[in-house]
Amino acid sequence: MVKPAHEDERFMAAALRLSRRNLGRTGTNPSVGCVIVNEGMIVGRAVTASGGRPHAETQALAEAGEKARGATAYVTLEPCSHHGKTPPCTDALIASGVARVVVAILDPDERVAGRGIVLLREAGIAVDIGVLREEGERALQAYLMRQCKKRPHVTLKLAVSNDGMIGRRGEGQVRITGAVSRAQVQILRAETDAILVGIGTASADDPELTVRMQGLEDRSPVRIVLDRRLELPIESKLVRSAGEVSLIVVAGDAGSPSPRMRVEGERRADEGQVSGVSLPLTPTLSPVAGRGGDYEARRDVLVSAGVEILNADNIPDLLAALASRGISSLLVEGGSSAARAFLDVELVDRILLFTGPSPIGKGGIPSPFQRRSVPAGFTLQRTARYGDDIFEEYERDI
Ligand code: AOF
Ligand code: ZN
Repeated sequence: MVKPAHEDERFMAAALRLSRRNLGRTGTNPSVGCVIVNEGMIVGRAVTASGGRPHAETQALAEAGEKARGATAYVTLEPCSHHGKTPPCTDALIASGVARVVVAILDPDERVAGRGIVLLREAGIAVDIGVLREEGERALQAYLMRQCKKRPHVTLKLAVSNDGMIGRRGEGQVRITGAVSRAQVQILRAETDAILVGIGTASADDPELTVRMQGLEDRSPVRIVLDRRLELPIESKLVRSAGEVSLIVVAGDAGSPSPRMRVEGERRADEGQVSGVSLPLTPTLSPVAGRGGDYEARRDVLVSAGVEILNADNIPDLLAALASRGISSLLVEGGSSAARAFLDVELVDRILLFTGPSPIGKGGIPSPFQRRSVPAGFTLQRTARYGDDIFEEYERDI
């Protein structure tokens, strides 16, 4: 029986919704959704497991059992055909007796890359490709970016006061946005592989950059600090928690976010907070081994605290290094120098702009841009009200 197209779209939409569930949780593996449908009834559903395995299809087939026979499997990504850490999903689909497989997008992983489709067809299974392709590309955009461009998908997040400021000079974290926006940021962090700030933000705000929302506590991303001179204070929350949640400090020239803004020997006060997360104000912490402390000594102290030091000469090299260790999505959370560094080299794919209702006024640290001055080349995709805040999502053109 030929199924109406809208039915395919409905079930693929369900698979896509399911796939979102484990975003940021599947390591180097994409979070894939799979729904098995027999005579209009969902008989199995699954998302790639936490840690990346088992894959979605094998779990959904296990749930469907005998009901998979003659059924249609909706999968957001082409089923894998390789013997990796688990046997190929194509084998499991063929063995289950499904009659048809519907796929949103092909898998660019060179071990798969169309072979999954060929194997299914050779086994007599009908395969349709491209159902909700655009939505599939969006859901898997971070994975596709790493596979195809060998870099993570980069999101720049800014919380800006209604007078265009991201913080106040000399103060730590200043409340700019409300509770709903802050909750959104927690969810965003949970869905992201890595989160990055500059040393100015790290030392002025003393953020922890972990996920602190009930139920999502185990989903903290890898934390990254641009810190060319290794000034990150040993007593900072970031370093103190390095044993539990990975912390990478970027030395080398990539760790110096915006050379034109840097004054030798001066802390980058322009890097106020943009995290929008409200914590008690903390005094500026002193750098490891004192301000004039020697670089090697500071490096040794950080390494023995469990911090990884990564040398990269520029932002593209940094992104390539992150991709090669399996990081598919990166959230740039502050401050203005880090934001500018990524914008300058045109390596921002998406901007999430939270605008609070109140001004910061005197002593404010200007945001690199605000609502009406978003850099050229970005298009507004979505807008929402979160309490008193205005949220906007922009995507880079092409
Ligand atoms: C699927 N279903 O749910 C996912 C797939 O390291 P391995 O052996 O787990 O293989 C990782 C690759 O498997 C990954 O690069 C991508 O090609 C595919 N992911 N495939 O059939 C899934 N997550
Ligand atoms: Zn698989």
